[in-house]
Amino acid sequence: MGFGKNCAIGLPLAVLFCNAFTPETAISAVTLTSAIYTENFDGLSAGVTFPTTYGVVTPITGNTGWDGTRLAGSATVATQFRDNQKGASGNSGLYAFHENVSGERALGAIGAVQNVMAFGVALTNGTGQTLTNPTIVFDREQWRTSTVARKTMAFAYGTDATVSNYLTANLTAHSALDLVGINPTSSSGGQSGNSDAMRLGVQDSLTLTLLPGETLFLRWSDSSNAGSNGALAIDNLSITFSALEPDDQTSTPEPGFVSFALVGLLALSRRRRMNRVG
Ligand SMILES: [Ca+2]
Ligand SMILES: [Ca+2]
Repeated sequence: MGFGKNCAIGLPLAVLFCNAFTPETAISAVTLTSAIYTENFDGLSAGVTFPTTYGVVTPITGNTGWDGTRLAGSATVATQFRDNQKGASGNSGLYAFHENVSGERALGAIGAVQNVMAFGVALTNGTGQTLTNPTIVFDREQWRTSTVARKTMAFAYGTDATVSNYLTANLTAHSALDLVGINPTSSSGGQSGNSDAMRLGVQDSLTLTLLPGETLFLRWSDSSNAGSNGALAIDNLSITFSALEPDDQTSTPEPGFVSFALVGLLALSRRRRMNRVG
């Protein structure tokens, strides 16, 4: 159990009070050692419990740096991170979706009135370089169809190092990286999210600067729709930053600029000589 940000440390009674009313926020983060991060989610394993208390950050086993939480919902019992083969289960929660018992996995959610869920990743810049403007590429996989409404998981991001719970923080929305499902169908049912019909490539770039030691937070949050809720997942993720060496961050003239400046100085010197002659 961690201390709340506003708790007084050193006063036993105050510590007890704060621990009793502050949800645990144990964010796990990936430390980037290069300008490229990839994740195929095939190491996901079921069994993590998400308590009914809203906003408790829970690391998702099998994927370092990835967390999940329960944003809202009417359920009175905890929900678990579970396997979901071919979208057979329509119960709300976070899931490792897959075709077969072993092997390939994707990270996804089914949001409903019982459990509205979010998942995300924290990436800490450990490269020693300044990282900028990441291009984010992934597959949106749909493992259950929805009825009535098209299913969407909203994407948001932030780089505020003071965020204690990025899964519930007021990050910046960027809809081009939302997970957007197919049109609703007349009945809900499990699908193969790896099939061409259920998989969609998504790509876009963010405009940001991530200094050494700073953390980038990415979050996808679900909601509850009218009718049966669909299941959306993310897979085959790659994030590619532009990297600036520390020396590159001071303005070093390009060779072309140096040549241009030399030509200008020579012309000025020649004109002064001609003026003196004339
Ligand atoms: Ca996968
Ligand atoms: Ca997949």
